[in-house]
Amino acid sequence: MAAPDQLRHTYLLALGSNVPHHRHGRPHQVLDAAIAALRDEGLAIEAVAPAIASLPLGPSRRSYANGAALVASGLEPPAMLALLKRIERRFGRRRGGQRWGSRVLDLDIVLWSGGSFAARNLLIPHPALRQRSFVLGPAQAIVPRWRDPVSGLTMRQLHSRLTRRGRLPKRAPWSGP
Ligand code: A4P
Ligand code: MG
Repeated sequence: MAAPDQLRHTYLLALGSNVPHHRHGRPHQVLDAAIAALRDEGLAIEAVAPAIASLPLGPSRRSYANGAALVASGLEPPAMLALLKRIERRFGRRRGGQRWGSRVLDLDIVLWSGGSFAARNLLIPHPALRQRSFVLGPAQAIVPRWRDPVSGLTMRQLHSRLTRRGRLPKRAPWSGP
């Protein structure tokens, strides 16, 4: 059991996959395996959103499994990002491919309990949060009242604003997970 100080920060993470993994299987199974990997790395998993299927934004033609997890950790944001990148690499993610191209596993930091954070290679809240139903849908399933520090709106409000405007992309044909 981790000491309270080791769990002093809370993070909302977004998970995405649109390529099967040779051992873990289909994209929604990759997300399950990623949650297990986060736990093995010492993060306390406080909530996991049911995975959704979403049509690809960008050049990729394969549909995605997307999810979200609420985790607690003593890691500061740069160390959390480094941990997520390490797990992505372990799942076979390669750098230098096409932007927004297919990927076995994408792990992004959406929000953290410290509010806003900006460094050269890390922005929290994730800058695309407000435009992405595949992030807001799973996010509002587990943290509906968490407020985006930039807009002041909750995850539920941001999600319904995006949905109401009719900008919600159609769901992918399979209804996973
Ligand atoms: N970075 C900055 N801020 C953050 C943050 N809050 N969390 C930097 C994580 N990373 C952050 O990201 C590139 C760099 O962003 C990182 O090295 C980090 O220093 P990446 O994940 O390595 O590359 P990427 O994912 O190709 O780029 P990008 O722009 O982050 O893409 P997104 O936003 O992750 O989008 N369609 C569907 N349906 N579902 C998806 O999940 N995902 C993408 C990729 C495109 N289309 C999609 C989906
Ligand atoms: Mg990313």
